[in-house]
Amino acid sequence: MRINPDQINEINRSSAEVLEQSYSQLADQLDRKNIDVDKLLHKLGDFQVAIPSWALGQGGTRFGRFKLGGEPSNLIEKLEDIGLLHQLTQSANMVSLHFPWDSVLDYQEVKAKASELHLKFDAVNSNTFQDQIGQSHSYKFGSLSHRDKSVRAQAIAHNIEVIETGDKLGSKSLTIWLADGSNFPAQHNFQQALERTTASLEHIYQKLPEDWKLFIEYKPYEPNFYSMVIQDWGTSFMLANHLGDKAYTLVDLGHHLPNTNIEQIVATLMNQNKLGGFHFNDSKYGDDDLSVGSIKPYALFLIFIELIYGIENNKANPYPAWMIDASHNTKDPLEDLIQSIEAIKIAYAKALLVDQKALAQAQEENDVVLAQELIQDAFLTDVRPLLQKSRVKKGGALNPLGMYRQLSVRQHLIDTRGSGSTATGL
Ligand SMILES: [Mn+2]
Repeated sequence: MRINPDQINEINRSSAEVLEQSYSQLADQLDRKNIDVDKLLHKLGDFQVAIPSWALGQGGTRFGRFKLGGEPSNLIEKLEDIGLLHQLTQSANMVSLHFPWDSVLDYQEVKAKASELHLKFDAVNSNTFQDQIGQSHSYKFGSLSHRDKSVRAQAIAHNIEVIETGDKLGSKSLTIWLADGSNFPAQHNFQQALERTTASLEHIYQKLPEDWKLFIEYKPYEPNFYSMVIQDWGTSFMLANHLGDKAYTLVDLGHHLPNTNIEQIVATLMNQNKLGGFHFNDSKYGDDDLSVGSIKPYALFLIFIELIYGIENNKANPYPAWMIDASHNTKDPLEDLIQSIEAIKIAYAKALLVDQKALAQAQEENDVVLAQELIQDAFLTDVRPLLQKSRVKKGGALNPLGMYRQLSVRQHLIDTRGSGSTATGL
């Protein structure tokens, strides 16, 4: 399904007057603070976040998965869904694939479809946390860290195959989230598991094309509940440093224990030029994979302040690869992704409003109160008219969620794909 651009413009027109009013009010307010509004609009318009191919079906838990209807049942349909998201939001022009879930026979067809929808391929993701049909060795007791050399060899070969597939599609990075770990004390020799993992990563790194990056994701627990081989940013950072210039740490917001100061982790990694990838979601208790900004929007804003500072000041740190990594157990995934994209851009826009010069001055003078006032003034500004304006300028929807509902997109997808179609993934 594609939405006719005329239809988008027509629906936008019905709210154009309201937008002009709220926008000019906000623009005046920002003008008075000497904020360059045009520059803000450009930055917001340029911001793009990758959508993972596994986020387009109904999410589930280990207890079950409820039916949604109209889910994309193949990679082409997944691209079409992301194309829809991009049409509405103008902020989702990248897709992150996952193998073997997204394996197909004809990658030329996939490439052609993506270019028709103005989509690019971001990081490719390997999967050694599940056994696949026909696989010789099981990952039950690990993959890259496994005691048995032949299991490690199989996991290494899979990662290399993912790089080769990504290369065919124009992807430039591989994300490894290693699920290896142990469920019970004494199950693992920690040091040996780490050494085997390091050696396995070296093999994969050697096969990385010159212009590629390797992102190493970390997570404190789950699926293993006693220990994870790459449990935290320090372990990931150590491995990335060991491997070389093309290896980076990937921060996933949900992969921290409650109340971890993620903004400080971001600052530390960017200071060391090692923050490569960034996965958005939100959480209340653990890796809940809730919609971005639904629980802790202020924490997200604080993280964005550090990201923006790093982008401006740590020039040797690559521009981070943004991706939404959330699940949607009871929501329409496309609606959830629209909400998440909006929340990310709201946090980004608010962080851009922070008067960096005044903040540096307040910090210099130990004016704790003023420093807090400066960031809270930005946080409490309603930036939504800016987002709307930048979207409409690019041909997107003034109100993406409203338009999605007004056009009955899900019903249309159910009518064409059926109520029983299921997306691959978790
Ligand atoms: Mn992730």
